Amino acid sequence: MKLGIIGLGRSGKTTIFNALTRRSGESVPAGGQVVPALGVVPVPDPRVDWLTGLYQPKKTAYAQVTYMDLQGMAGGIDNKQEYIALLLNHMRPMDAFLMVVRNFSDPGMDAPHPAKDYQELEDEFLIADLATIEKRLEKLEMEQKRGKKIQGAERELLQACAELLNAETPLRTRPELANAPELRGFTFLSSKPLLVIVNNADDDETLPDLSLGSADAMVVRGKLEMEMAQLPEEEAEIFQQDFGIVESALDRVIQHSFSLLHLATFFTVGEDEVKAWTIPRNLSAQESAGVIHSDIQRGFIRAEVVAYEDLRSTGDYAAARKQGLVRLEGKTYPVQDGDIIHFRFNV
Ligand SMILES: Nc1nc2c(ncn2[C@@H]2O[C@H](COP(=O)(O)OP(=O)(O)OP(=O)(O)O)[C@@H](O)[C@H]2O)c(=O)[nH]1
Ligand SMILES: [Mg+2]
Repeated sequence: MKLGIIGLGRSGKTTIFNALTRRSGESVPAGGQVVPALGVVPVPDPRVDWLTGLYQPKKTAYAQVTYMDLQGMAGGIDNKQEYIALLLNHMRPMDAFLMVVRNFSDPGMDAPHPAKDYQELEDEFLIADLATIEKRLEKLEMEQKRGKKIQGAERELLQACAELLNAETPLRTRPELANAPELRGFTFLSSKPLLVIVNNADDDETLPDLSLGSADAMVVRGKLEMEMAQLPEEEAEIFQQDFGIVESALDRVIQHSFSLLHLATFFTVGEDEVKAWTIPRNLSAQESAGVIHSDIQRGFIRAEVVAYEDLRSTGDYAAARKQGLVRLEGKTYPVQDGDIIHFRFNV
């Protein structure tokens, strides 16, 4: 699962990317990167921590998200159209976006105006999606003129999307429309989940009013977080005390970005490994087995399932079983977030 970090030039994208991936800042060139940098980050999950305490495994594996530090959008570039087109191509394969907006003063830049910056970027999404739709509608029209019959509801669905976009409404407000099977081939930018990261100055923790509508927002003090992320643990604690920081915002950003993706997590447990697996919500037990290994999917017999909350409240597996909370489920059982599963299979 990939999240693209986007924003205007010098909004602090690379700073926040470095903080999230706990990377040192030195190696990153200023002025954006030509080749976008990738960083894989474990998703903090107290359930995995608790299971690790219970099983004392040799290895623990958290769910992961991948962040990509993309170049800045617009801001005094000569051939803006071409640049944006190139950037949009990097953005299309992303599953969701973190949009960084500047809310700190920077010498040589205007005073910060986060609400305006957010709107400017959102407008780029709307314009790009409208252009995609208009091109497709024109093509359909031409085909119809040449006598080809238009199949299905594609045209009506596209027109409904265009109507929303013309009213300056991002497609993410209507996921059932943007994700209709007839529109599967399109990668609309305004339909992807969006988390706005307001990048505040070091001494400011307030979230400005952005009039967001369909996106979520969080405040992060990017520079502070990056500096803190690069310190050894002990020093980071002193740093936190000095700045009166109760907790780092990074864990919340990572958890929030993961939840944007509408995924579910199930766990496998044992003495060797406690591991979080990531699946689309309600994936069947048999398909979920395939995430671990195709053999387990092929030879699937049953899934032995206990909900995390049930294991937690009973204390351990034997107790949960005694109380009848360990269930045997078949192939089509929709796996729930927090299920702990032992797959029985035969190959
Ligand atoms: N005061 C303050 N400065 C910051 C903060 N975040 C970033 N900066 C500074 O702003 C400048 C730009 O930061 P970058 O992280 O490179 O911004 P960017 O969005 O990656 O910039 P481009 O890749 O060039 O578009 C740097 O000088 C940072 O040190 C912050 O939270 N507070
Ligand atoms: Mg950068």
